[in-house]
Amino acid sequence: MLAANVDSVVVTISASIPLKNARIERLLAVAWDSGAKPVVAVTKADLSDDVQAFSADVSAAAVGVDVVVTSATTTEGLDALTSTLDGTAVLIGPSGAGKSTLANALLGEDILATGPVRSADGKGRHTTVHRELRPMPGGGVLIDTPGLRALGVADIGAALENVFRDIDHLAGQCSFRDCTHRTEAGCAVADAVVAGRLAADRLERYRKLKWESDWQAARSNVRAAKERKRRDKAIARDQRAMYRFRDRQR
Ligand SMILES: Nc1nc2c(ncn2[C@@H]2O[C@H](COP(=O)(O)OP(=O)(O)OP(=O)(O)O)[C@@H](O)[C@H]2O)c(=O)[nH]1
Ligand SMILES: [Mg+2]
Ligand SMILES: [Zn+2]
Repeated sequence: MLAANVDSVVVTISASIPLKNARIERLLAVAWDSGAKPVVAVTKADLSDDVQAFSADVSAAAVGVDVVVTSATTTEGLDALTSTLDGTAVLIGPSGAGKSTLANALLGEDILATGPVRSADGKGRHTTVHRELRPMPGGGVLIDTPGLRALGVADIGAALENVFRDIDHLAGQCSFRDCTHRTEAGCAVADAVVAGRLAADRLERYRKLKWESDWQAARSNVRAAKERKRRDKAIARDQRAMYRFRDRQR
């Protein structure tokens, strides 16, 4: 889904609209799945009443990932963000999150088009329509992308272990290796929920993403099996034709 050969993925989340944990988790799943290092940029810090609280909520959903608070308007956090990037970095996030504005700020030049957001809900209008690649002043390359619409996930089993490493770590402590974390005895995940160390809704979102990922994996397996069968048939047909030809030569 993401450009190949990317070193960093900057997941942009606007501080000016209410946080959606599921959105961050999905974006991070896509980021981890690309093999690049994710970093979260909270954007539009200047528009938030309590950006510290917002950023703490973001961190809770972005376990093990650096969260940098930025504002293109005040330039807050731009240097900190730049220092986390290396090589080729790509900006992803919903339309209106401020990716192009942030990119311009990082590039030190207003070269990428930006557009207003709807006042009702802060959603953007898909201003950026093509991927844009620009060299950064301090080295490396920055890629601006169109805002992601509904974000389905592909087969991203491995990436989910990164996104939900807190749950993955707990799961390693369950009594049963194939624990489903529902009703089993000695379930460290369920225990953590009861003890308030893991939010029940985060576990639910993990289940949902895992289900989607497994379903996509199964679907592509079915597709691969069909493809194999078709190829095998074609080979068998060619072989029969070849034998017929050889038999006629005799
Ligand atoms: N106050 C404030 N506004 C910002 C900031 N960053 C972006 N904006 C505004 O947010 C709106 C959307 O910014 P864009 O950069 O176009 O958003 P985008 O993520 O590139 O959107 P798409 O290209 O549609 O995906 C614009 O009106 C920007 O001026 C910021 O740091 N502070
Ligand atoms: Mg844009
Ligand atoms: Zn368990």
